[in-house]
Amino acid sequence: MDAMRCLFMLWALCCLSLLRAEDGSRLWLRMERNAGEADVRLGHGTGRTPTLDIAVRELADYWRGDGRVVLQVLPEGPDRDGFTLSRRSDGVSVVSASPQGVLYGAYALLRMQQTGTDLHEGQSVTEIPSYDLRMLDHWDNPDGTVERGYAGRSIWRWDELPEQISPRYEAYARANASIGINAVVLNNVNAKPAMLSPDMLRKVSAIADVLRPYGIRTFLSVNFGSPKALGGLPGADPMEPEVQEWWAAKVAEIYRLVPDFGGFLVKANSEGQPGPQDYGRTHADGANMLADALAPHGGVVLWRAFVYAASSPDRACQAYEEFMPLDGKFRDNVIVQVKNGPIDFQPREPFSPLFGAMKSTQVMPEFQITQEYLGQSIHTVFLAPQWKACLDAETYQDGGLTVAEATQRRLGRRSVSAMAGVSNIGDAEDWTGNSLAQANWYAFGRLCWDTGLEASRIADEFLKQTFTADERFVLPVRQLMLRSWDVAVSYMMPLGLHHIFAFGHHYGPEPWCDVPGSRPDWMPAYYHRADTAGLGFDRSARGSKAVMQYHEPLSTLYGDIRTCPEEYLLWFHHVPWGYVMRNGLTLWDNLCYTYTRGAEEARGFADLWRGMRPYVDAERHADMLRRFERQAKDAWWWRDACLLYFRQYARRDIPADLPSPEHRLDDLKRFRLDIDNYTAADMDKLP
Ligand code: BDP
Repeated sequence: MDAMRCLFMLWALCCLSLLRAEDGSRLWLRMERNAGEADVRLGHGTGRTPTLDIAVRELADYWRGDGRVVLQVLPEGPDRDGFTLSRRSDGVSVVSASPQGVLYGAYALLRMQQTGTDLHEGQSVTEIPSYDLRMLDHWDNPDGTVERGYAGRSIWRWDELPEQISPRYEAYARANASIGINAVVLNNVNAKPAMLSPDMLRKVSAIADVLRPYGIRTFLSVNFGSPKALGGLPGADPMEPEVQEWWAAKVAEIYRLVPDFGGFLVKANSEGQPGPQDYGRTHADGANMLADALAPHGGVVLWRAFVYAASSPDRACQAYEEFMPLDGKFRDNVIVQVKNGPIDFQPREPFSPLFGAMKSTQVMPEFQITQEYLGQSIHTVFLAPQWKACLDAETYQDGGLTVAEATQRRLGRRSVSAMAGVSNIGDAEDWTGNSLAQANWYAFGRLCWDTGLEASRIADEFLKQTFTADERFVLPVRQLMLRSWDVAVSYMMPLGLHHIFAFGHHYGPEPWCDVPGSRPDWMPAYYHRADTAGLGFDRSARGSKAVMQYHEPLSTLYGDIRTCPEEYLLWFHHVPWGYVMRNGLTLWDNLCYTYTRGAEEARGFADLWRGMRPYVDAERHADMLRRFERQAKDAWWWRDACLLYFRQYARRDIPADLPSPEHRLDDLKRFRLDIDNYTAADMDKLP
């Protein structure tokens, strides 16, 4: 009996340690090693490179298919990082014009193996990525904190670098390469001048050395005032020769340390950051000065269009107003980086009109992978549908171009196309602080690679690789993921509402927020404009005229309350509470039903996940369940807060067939979240 008990204990311990291995750290790369049987080799005439060595190693370790795999770099193979995979009777070949392309081909083969979509004999596929630069932007600070980061501290251990190289850097590079990401901005757009100090640059160079073999180029965010703040010059006027010389010398110093350095990301004259306007110059003057310094080395400038001044009557109009007059004035190695919507990564925004408007400037979309405005690392919100809505949106430029098409064109000799996402990565064991949030990192890479991929396919691939291919898990959880964005929008900000978050941390609802002395455009009332007449921001031709920044027919479509898509109704219109919407219900009733449906569906997510217990390791299942339960509670918090608050203006009752609020408005108003970034540990502090 005792022996039996011992055996049982041993078995239980083994199981436990196996379960413990499922801490999410392996991301979607949970392939099992083969038994050493894979025959992988470089093709005739293809010499070894560090990148090809990785491709060979990955396949040698994990490929379980029949026959040999031949990797070949051929000048006539697909270029721009593309590849062709072909299956013949004796095996598979991976061909590309570059080692990077071969590496992407190798990861594609492994993905097919993991998702059960292997090539059959005689079949070949060629893939060419949608964008040249497929870029992650880290908002990581030199002190190890991460702006809007919800997965722990920065993965970059600046204090240990360059002497110590954390093994996480290579794991990070590998994960990125496996989904096609080839560019990384290491630091926050709110950049510290010290980032360009010789000391920091040596650290940057050590990271770049780890990323390089994986085909990833390193970029830095720079502070436009660096010549003054770091270089000791009297100013940073881009027209001053000494400023230009300072940048040229700094750029040369960087390229000595990082020969394949990618370039600079710049947030200028935005939210207090210095910029060319401080010296009476334009964004183009500033961007071009940096572009000229980078051009001899092959670098590019990513110049952000995220600008708004407190004095503007409509923040949504500003990027267009500042940048459109400069269309065509940027050097061809400048890309204007535009957030997906005209305001700021809100739960749902129409696409930024700049995508359709700028015809002679290389423009790139910027998405937010980190969920600053979507429940941070607690709520599950799969973002591929949000990004697809932007990329697939028709801008009507020149008769017809989607956002994806408009941004994938290359306009000049040195132009490159690009797409960026603000990373959700930190030093958390599972990288993103929530196992399902890994799906957003994954989806971002996959969409940069192919904007035509469907969100459902991406979710499917992710779940099969990251959890299990068991359909009893994949089908319901994929459905949950595909619903999750719409559900979150419904319980947070439906029908075009936006920016009614709690001040500062942006986690919970605070439509009443009014911080004395603060900028009006940082207050929710600026956006929701609730009064006894109605709700929403009038951006029609009678209002702020933001609709006129879109090409026809959109301008008319959005501008007319009767044709405006209802998901953007309160974005573009101030709508009477009694306005009858397409389903025959008033605006107020629609708000009540939509908030409630969102909250009920969020509760359904928790129930669904509870039922997934047999298919997920205990650790990830329990951790996610806590988050789903918190999300469900938050959804009711959002619903109650917004309905109770808006009811004061609507002066109508919540329809009798809907549940009464669980909270009282006064209690919710008194409740203060005193933390900056939520983690699972804070979950119980919420109402
Ligand atoms: C806002 C964030 C802020 C960022 C800013 C930006 O709240 O932390 O610095 O965007 O993108 O959404 O520059």
